[in-house]
Amino acid sequence: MKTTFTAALFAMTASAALAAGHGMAPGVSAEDQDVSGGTVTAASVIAPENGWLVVHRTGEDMKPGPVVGYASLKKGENTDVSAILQEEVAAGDMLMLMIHAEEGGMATGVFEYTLGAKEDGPIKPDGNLVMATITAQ
Ligand SMILES: [Cu+2]
Repeated sequence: MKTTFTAALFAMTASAALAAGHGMAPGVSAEDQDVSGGTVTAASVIAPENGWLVVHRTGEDMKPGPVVGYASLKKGENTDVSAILQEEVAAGDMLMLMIHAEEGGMATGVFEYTLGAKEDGPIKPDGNLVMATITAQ
């Protein structure tokens, strides 16, 4: 037990040091949650640039579907990022919280993305979307 604990602690410390020393890796951290209050919240989002946290519907296929909310992100670490849901999301529905950029489009600071558009599109730092999928409780 002691060895396991020490190893876990070391891993945590190492990743924290890596994050501090080399610029934090983009990521979204969010848990399954009750969204009956009309919002969805990501506990933490690390954004490489100012942009948007976009809430897509998704399903078992894990493909991003229609956008049902968004919130602005600042470059760096954002905590407790909440987006107001634009339509009702029922318990059991799956949502994908994805980092989008503030690039392209006509205006800065205005969310211009619609599904499949280039304006304010998703970031893909290593060719992959940066997102977390949750299930509404
Ligand atoms: Cu997206």
